[in-house]
Order: sequence, then structure tokens, then C-alpha cells
Amino acid sequence: ASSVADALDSSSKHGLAAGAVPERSDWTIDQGWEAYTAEEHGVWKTLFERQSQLLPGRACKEFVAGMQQLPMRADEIPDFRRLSEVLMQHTGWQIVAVPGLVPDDVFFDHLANRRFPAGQFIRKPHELDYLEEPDVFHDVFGHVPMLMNPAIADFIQAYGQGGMRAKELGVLDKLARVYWYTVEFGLVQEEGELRIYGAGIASSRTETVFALDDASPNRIRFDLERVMRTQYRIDDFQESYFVIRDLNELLELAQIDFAPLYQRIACQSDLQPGDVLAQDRLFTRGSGSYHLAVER
Ligand code: HBI
Ligand code: FE
Repeated sequence: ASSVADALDSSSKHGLAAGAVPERSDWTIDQGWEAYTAEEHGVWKTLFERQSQLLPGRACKEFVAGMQQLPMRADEIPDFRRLSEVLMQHTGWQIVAVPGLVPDDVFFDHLANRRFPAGQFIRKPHELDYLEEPDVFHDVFGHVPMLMNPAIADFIQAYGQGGMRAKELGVLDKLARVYWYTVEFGLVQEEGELRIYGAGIASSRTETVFALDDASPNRIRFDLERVMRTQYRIDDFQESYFVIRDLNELLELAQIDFAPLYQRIACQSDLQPGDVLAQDRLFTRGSGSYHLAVER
């Protein structure tokens, strides 16, 4: 690919028009809460009501508890200043507004300092079920309730701290898979059943049902090295979900020195999203029917 195409491509990935430069080096912008239109609040309301109906009995108890304690309602897009006040008291996190995806090093620096960058914009009414960049619904509805939990709060900070190190070691893809299969698409055991804690699932109507109820995906006991080797899908439902015992397992993960693990898996091959290994502890062996049908 030409360097011009690459440059255009990478700037468009970061939520700014090609060639545009962020005003602040940390990529934050004002949320401009007062400027949201009635239609934008309406999109939030539609999404909020859909998920609030689906999530009882599907989201983990910590998600529900976090939601209840936050100033978040169906009627309007939340004001980040008010969310931050409550979060700060509970776990010392803040929410800052960004235009969309930000460069990795900027993202990591925010997380390492307990600032969660949340997309300022909201998806359009015709794209309720799929979008490429994280908007305010994904980031705030999906992630912020979990940030009220001390274990997730510490784990995401540790991810920010580990991110720069992984990048220097040339193993960011491995670390990013851990974030993907936990913070974004994780499932957790709760009283013998599976529950959602990943924000990518909790903020998606279709994936909420698919991740828990569909016969297609694998549901596999989380194993750190296994996950670090496993590629993921960004354009469709996951083929495999990884299940943790409880949220405290994330605290244990946050304490592990990843460097020796990166070394150990360096000589092992990557795994495809739908692979099942003999060593896997399976909750469900998926039929794979969904992705087989899509690829035909
Ligand atoms: N930026 N706003 C935002 N949100 C993300 O989840 C995000 C990002 N930039 C980079 C990124 N994620 C990932 O590529 C890293 O976690 C590796
Ligand atoms: Fe996310």
C-alpha cells in the first residue's frame, strides 16, 4: 500500500477527517453536553431501553449494581462531569470525551491514569446495531458501569500500564487480545450460570442474545496464554467467548508479569477465533453454524 493511502487510512481510524490534527495532545475534547440534539438523546433512549430490557438475568450483578449507582437514565445522554463525580468517589476513575478511536499510546496513557476516553458522538438512527468506532453508547453504557467495580477498575489501569511495554516489545497484538476477550467480550460465571461483563456484548442487542443463548459460539474457560494466542473478529459476533470464574480473577491477572509469557508464546502459532483445543475446558462446544452460514 502507498504511504499516502496508509496515512489516510490511519487518520480515518482515529475519528478525525484525513489530515485533521487534534487540538489537544491527549486527544480530549469537550463533551459539549448542551449541544446534543433531541434526536441524539432519542437514539440514546432507544438503545438504553432495549438493553435495559434484555440485561436483567444476562448481565453480571456488578454491571447491574454499577448502573444503579450512576447518574444514567433512559431520557438523556449522560453528562460526563456527573458520571466522573460518582466514579471518582467509588474507584477514582474519570470519563473524558474523545472524537472516537485514539492512537494506542494516547489510549494507554489515559487508562494508566484512570481516565476512560469515551466517544463524544452517538450513532445515527439508521446504524443502531452496528458501528465501527466506539460511540457514547458503547463507551458509557457498556464500560462505565463496570468501572464502578474495583477489580475491573484496577485491571483496565494495568492494561494501560502494560500497553506501552507491550508495544515496545512488539507484542501489542497479544496484549490487545486479553483486553478484547475480557473487558470487551468477557463472560463470567455466576451461581452456576454464565453472565455478561464485556462492554462489547452489553452494549449490543444482537450480541447479548448471541453470546449467551446461541448454539453457534464456543464458551471456553479463560486461560491467559490461550487467549493471548487467539485472534479475534472485529466485524462480526465472536466465534469464541472466554469465561472467568469471577471478577477477582482479573485482579490476579493484573498482577502477572506478562514478559515471560510473551516469550513463551513467541514460538507458538496463533489460533483462529473458532479453534478448540484438546486442553480447553469447555462450557459449550459451539456448532459454528452462524459463521459457516455467513461465510457461504
Ligand atoms: N481508542 N477511544 C478508543 N477506544 C478504544 O477502545 C481504543 C482506542 N484506541 C486504541 C485501542 N482501543 C486498541 O487498539 C488498543 O486497546 C490496543
Ligand atoms: Fe470498548
